[in-house]
Amino acid sequence: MPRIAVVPGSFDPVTLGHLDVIQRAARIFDEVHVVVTHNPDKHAFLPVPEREALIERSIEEARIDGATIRIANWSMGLLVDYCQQVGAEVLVKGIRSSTDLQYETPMSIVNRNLAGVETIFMLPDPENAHVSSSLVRQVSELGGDISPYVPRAVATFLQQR
Ligand code: COD
Repeated sequence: MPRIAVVPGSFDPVTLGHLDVIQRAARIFDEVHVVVTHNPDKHAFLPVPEREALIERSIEEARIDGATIRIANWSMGLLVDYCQQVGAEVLVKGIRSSTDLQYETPMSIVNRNLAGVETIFMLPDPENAHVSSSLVRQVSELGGDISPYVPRAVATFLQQR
């Protein structure tokens, strides 16, 4: 049986911090599903299909070895329903700060109670620990250089936008 993990997020847009977590998950699991979900607490910047396309290009660019990587989106309900649908037993999330941990801890317990899906928390590479999609959006909208924070495909896309 392949070991399948889901790396969920808004990925609005995907950053080098996200890519680091995806890369590291790919070294541990046979199959990694990068799943774009709708976060009702956040105002959307890019449409979901554009986010998926940027993830795909960024993963190609990074030449990630190891796992088969699939990109999907999920807005039909609980994230654990997606996990059950594809046979994933693990969610992988990045924890940059105590705020991330506070936000993620109750969700991880509820997801385990709902469906037996475990959550693995990964600490970011210190180089990317300060990177977030909201920072990228802000710098981009104010005309700054986002290339230190995002894959090349994202920098090119946002510069042309
Ligand atoms: N380094 C490492 N990790 C990072 C970095 C970085 N620089 N930046 C972001 N991350 C991590 C985040 O901590 C998060 O784990 C993930 O990457 C995605 O981040 P975002 O910002 O793209 O996405 P969020 O935070 O908007 O996504 C939140 C989820 C959609 C993952 C969350 O809301 C969720 O799990 N929803 C499921 C809904 C559900 O089923 N609820 C019911 C059960 S509680």
